[in-house]
Amino acid sequence: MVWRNSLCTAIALGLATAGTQAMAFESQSWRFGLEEIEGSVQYEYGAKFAELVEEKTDGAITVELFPYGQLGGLTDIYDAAQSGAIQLAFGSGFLGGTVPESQIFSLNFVLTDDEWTNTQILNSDEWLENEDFQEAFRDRDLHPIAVVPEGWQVWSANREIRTPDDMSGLAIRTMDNRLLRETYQAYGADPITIEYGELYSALQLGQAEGNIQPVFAHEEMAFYEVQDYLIFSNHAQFIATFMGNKDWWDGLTDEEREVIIEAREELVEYIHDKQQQLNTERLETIKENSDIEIIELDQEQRDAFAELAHPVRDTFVGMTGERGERMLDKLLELVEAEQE
Ligand code: 6CS
Repeated sequence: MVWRNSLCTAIALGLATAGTQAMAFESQSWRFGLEEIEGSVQYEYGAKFAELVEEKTDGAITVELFPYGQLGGLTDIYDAAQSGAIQLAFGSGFLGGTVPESQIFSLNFVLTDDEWTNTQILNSDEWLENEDFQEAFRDRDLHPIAVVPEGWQVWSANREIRTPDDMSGLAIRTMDNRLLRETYQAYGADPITIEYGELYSALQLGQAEGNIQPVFAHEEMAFYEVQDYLIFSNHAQFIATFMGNKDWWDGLTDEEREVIIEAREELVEYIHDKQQQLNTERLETIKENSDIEIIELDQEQRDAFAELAHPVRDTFVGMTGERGERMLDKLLELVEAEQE
């Protein structure tokens, strides 16, 4: 446990909170790698997490945020979390190469049409503590702590899209995971993978003709400036996993772990409200600053995409085997229970 050796060994007395009453905590700092820049949903999550941890440990434990770009590219963040160079990280679409089962969050038309319901499903004990979900990460030296939906994925393109035919041959950029590539191939597109930080110029130069992001990201990364249409299809939410290094997690004291669990629980509603606020406000900014055209798909149009996306569930199972199959069955069971 390399990080512990470098810790200041001062002991601070944590003030009373519900589960971590008058607890002594070793002074330490946790490094938290973000896949997004300052002002993003992940940054807001990290900032609030840091505040809660500091408060619950009376300042003994601090959390240092590393926004996107500071640790290199996206996979560099996951490598750092796996090696223990950082203790905490977010992982989303690009994590598919490291934790193939995490691509379950890239499946289209699987969760409900209600964001809050999905947030609750994904943060229920039945999902978070599910052995298959846990082991999928832990087998790769990571420990999943929470699941964070960041808003609906919204397509952008330089052409109108209402049907799969409209997507035919579109060089749409996806995050680096096979499941997303297969999904967009099923829609008839010609997906291309590009690092997040290189995407603006790829869109500008026409190397990529379409993009998939929650609204806040279309705005803060300025992608909307080089696209003509924003298409709301509610095909999936952008979902990230908040995770820790496995050995670090296992080496925490019960009290330290309790601090994280309390913070994670307090953050569920906080970040849901925050992402909705950011996504709503930033859509207004986009409308004010551009003449981008907004298209909203109706149910019939969505159904045409959903039908093509359905067989990709088998692709997920093919890629992840029995564990992936059990995870998908579990998720569908939780979704179905909410829809009854
Ligand atoms: O598209 C991407 O690569 C990135 N988009 C967001 C909204 N968060 C992180 C992710 O890697």
